[in-house]
Amino acid sequence: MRISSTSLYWLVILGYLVIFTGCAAAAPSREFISEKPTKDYEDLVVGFAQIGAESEWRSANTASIKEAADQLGVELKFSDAQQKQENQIKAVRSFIAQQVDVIGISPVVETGWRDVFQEAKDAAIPIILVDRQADVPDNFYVTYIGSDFEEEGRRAGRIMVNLLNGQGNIVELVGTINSAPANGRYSGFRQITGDYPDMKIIASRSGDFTRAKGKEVMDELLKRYGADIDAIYAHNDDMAIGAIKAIEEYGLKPGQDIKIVSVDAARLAFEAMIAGKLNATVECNPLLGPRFFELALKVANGEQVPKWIKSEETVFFPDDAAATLPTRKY
Ligand code: GZL
Repeated sequence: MRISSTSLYWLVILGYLVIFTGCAAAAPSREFISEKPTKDYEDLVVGFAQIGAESEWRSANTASIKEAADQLGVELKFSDAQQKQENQIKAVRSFIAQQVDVIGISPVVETGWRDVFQEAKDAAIPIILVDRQADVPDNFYVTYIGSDFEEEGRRAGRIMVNLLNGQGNIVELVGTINSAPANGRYSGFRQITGDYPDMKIIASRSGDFTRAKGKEVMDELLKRYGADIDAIYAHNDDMAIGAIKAIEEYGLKPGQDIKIVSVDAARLAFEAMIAGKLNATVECNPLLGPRFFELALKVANGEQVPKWIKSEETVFFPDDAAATLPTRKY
């Protein structure tokens, strides 16, 4: 049986139509493709495992996080670990059980986090490190928002070299042992002072970032070394203020008989510089709340974010302390 060219043409057209309409019918229309709905701040539930309230810096950091959550309408589950790692681990487990969207944490120390971070990973809950890093594989957390502690230590070292003209005995008040800021500030400082053989760190003791412990340790160091101490490098302002009290009780003039360089640039450091009792403070910015929630929302919506959001920081000296203090937010 011969098929005319016209019939063949219409058979081909018909074939295309059958194939096309069949495929179209099989494919779900866009509204049926299941896409995870994009969250907004009001839909976001975030757990934050804070370290404690050990310093002015930490109080400012907590305030920044709570105020930002409040302003953005984020549901924030907040825990204060009283500087105990086991309490932070419990808090993370509680956030996992509550199936929060994102977990933020400022790890009190660098180590001991793999198991609980693995549990969060298994529960598909992303972790954001805020303020302090943890010693875990890169794929255990999404991003770190915080400072370069080694650079803070280098900045303190350069200031100390100038204050002592490259020679003198230094005592160091270290932050919380095994914490990222203490480790970074410890090594950064030595990267600079190590080039000056006549600058000797004659003692390095932990004041755990608190004013009380800073004074207690400085009392002991003054009993042991007395006027042989030319300068103090304090890993935060709170310990520096404690040391200032100890120096005055010992009968020496802080900022003059014993030079002092600290870190944080909190209000109490500006007040001490204005009083001539502190020689410099290296800024470490605690106001991380807004950026933290901006990142948390992106992460909850599956967006890519940088691995490290580094804080922009500077250094302050007595000459500009009085003019700067009114502008400070913490
Ligand atoms: C630094 C922060 C430190 C501050 C201290 O980012 O973790 O902890 O320097 C605070 O004041 O206690």
